[in-house]
Amino acid sequence: MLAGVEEGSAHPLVIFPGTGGGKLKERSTSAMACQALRACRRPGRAASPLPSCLTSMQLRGQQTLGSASLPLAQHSVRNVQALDEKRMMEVEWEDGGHSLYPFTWLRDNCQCPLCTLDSAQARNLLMSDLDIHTGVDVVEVTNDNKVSIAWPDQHTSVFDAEWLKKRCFSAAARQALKEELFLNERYYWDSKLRVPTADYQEVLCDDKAALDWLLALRRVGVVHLKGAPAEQGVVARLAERIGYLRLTFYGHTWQVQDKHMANNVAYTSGKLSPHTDYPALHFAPGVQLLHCISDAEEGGESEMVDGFHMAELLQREDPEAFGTLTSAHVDFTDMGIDYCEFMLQAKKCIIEVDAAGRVVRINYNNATRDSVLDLPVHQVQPFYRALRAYVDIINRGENMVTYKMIPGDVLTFDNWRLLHGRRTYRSRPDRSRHLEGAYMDWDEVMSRLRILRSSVRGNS
Ligand code: OGA
Ligand code: NM2
Ligand code: ZN
Ligand code: ZN
Repeated sequence: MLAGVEEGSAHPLVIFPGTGGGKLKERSTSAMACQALRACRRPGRAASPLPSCLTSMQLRGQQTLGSASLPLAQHSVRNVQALDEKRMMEVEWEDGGHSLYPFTWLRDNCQCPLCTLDSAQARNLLMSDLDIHTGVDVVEVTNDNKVSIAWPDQHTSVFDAEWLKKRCFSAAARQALKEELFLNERYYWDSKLRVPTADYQEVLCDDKAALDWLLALRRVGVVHLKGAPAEQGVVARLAERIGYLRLTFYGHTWQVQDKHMANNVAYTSGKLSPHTDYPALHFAPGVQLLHCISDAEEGGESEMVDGFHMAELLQREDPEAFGTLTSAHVDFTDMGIDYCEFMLQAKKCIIEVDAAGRVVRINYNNATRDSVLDLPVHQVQPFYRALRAYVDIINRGENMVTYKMIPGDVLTFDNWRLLHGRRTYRSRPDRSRHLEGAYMDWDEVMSRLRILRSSVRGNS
């Protein structure tokens, strides 16, 4: 059995066992690759709540329920009644549970062919035609265990029990559905992470392998693909497997090489300190693919840090600095000529949080941080102090994973979460170091993940 990244599994990783910087064997056949795709538990030991390789990680997320998957059990309706005072319908389920559904919401979501365009699974009903104060005439359970509602305007709606159950408004049900749709649970890590690994050919050909790849990408933030050909076109092929790639001013895909008159510090042989790509775009690319075509003779190792985990450490160690980096809008800039001429400006908080204060994005590239700094003068020094505190945590050896890519490796990672860097390098005399990169966005990746999940579920 392939113990990979399974939905709701306690073992979220796909790895080559024992690859903590050790030597990796090339595995080309699919059987070998399958064998290599194992969760990182030690043989003969009972499954622990988290894989052994994740001992240093903490589980973070918005969900309280153990499993990301909703139960597939059939739910049947015992009874329904209209609560006219509250303008809600109450469903009593066979298991004794109750759910409330507002009349307005039910009318708005009528599934009949007049109200819903079936071929698009989209609402046909116009907001201007919705009576947001509607009552109901009759609610009843049909013979085939559906819920039927007769509306005062002669319209009738019929709702499937399972459809209603999934859309229950209770906090627990909404939380479960949110997790099912967005998979916001994250595994936080540090230098002890054994980076999830999968086989390039396998993720192209096998849906389960592709699903495992994307699940680990979502939850851990980084997956190494191994065994790709050492030639251009690999990142485009991977993007095609998912949907489409994200065009930027650096092109559909871009070549990371030491270039004359480089239009970006990445296109030199110098060190790149841990950064996220493209904070100069207000909507930074969500996912990055970096394929090694030719490695350096010396140096050029990749460095990776879990930016969300580091933000959490900062919040704990230095709440004032965390407050500054989550509130100060920093200018980023990028100008030059590549795919075409560009002159970008953006304002971002280096640590971006949502309305509930949860970290949702890291925006930081020291190279493109603008000299324009839109802060009152007395806030300038506190800003530098805060940024330095965050960078010092990022640069701690205990937090950083270092890895030297070899030709055929593809690093795939969450560019909203990870900071990545590269050490200075010297190319081979006959062949300069060459990576090909591409961006994707999370919407497209999550879309493919949901499709793969339903097809893998359906086939098993
Ligand atoms: C980049 C980058 C990493 C590397 O091009 O933005 O981070 O190893 N490159 O060259
Ligand atoms: N490259 C690698 O923020 C950045 O400038 C990231 C982008 C040049 C496409 C580098
Ligand atoms: Zn209708
Ligand atoms: Zn980069």
